[in-house]
Amino acid sequence: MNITQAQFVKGILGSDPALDNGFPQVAFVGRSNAGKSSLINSLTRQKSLARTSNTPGRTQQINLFLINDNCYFLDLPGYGYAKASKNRQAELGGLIRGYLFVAEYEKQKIVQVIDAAVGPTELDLEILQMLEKHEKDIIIVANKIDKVKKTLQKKQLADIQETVGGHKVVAYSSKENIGRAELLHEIM
Ligand SMILES: Nc1nc2c(ncn2[C@@H]2O[C@H](COP(=O)(O)OP(=O)(O)O)[C@@H](O)[C@H]2O)c(=O)[nH]1
Ligand SMILES: [Mg+2]
Repeated sequence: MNITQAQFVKGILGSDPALDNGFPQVAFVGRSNAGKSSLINSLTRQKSLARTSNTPGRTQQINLFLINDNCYFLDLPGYGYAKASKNRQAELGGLIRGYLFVAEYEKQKIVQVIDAAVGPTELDLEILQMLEKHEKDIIIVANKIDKVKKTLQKKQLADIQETVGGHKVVAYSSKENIGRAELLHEIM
């Protein structure tokens, strides 16, 4: 399915009444700077719907977007931003966990965004394990595939696939819109 309409609804802190209307939800999670906001912009073909930044750790709340008037995208704060204060990290961690592991939504998909050039980090794998434990519907996006040399892409993707197990892995470039149709097919 394609995206014909996308709009920012509001920033939320964990659960929110807006989420209780039964609309399907697609939540984008990943390390700070993995490219979650860029990915949402690429999928919706809007340059600055989700704010992107060269400075990691900028998303301080869950940004809620309404897609085609019948579905939500959620841009979650990035995890693992080392420069944030301990308090701030705990607070953001609570926000992420509150949405992912406390609230329960029937129609929910989780897109875990990793940096294709870096591969899944320890923290990515820890979060993935928690998502699995909660039996989430998980899709892995290997973003920034444009940063991996063409000749190495196949091997890098195979390595990522092996590390994350049986989950669907979609190679993506938010910069070059590579993987867009495939990912849309998976999530909508
Ligand atoms: N080369 C390349 N850079 C990207 C891609 N996606 C995001 N970036 C860059 O990575 C940085 C972080 O992106 P952002 O979307 O703000 O990450 P977030 O913190 O996960 O939301 C920005 O400088 C983006 O321009 C991609 O597919 N390819
Ligand atoms: Mg962001």
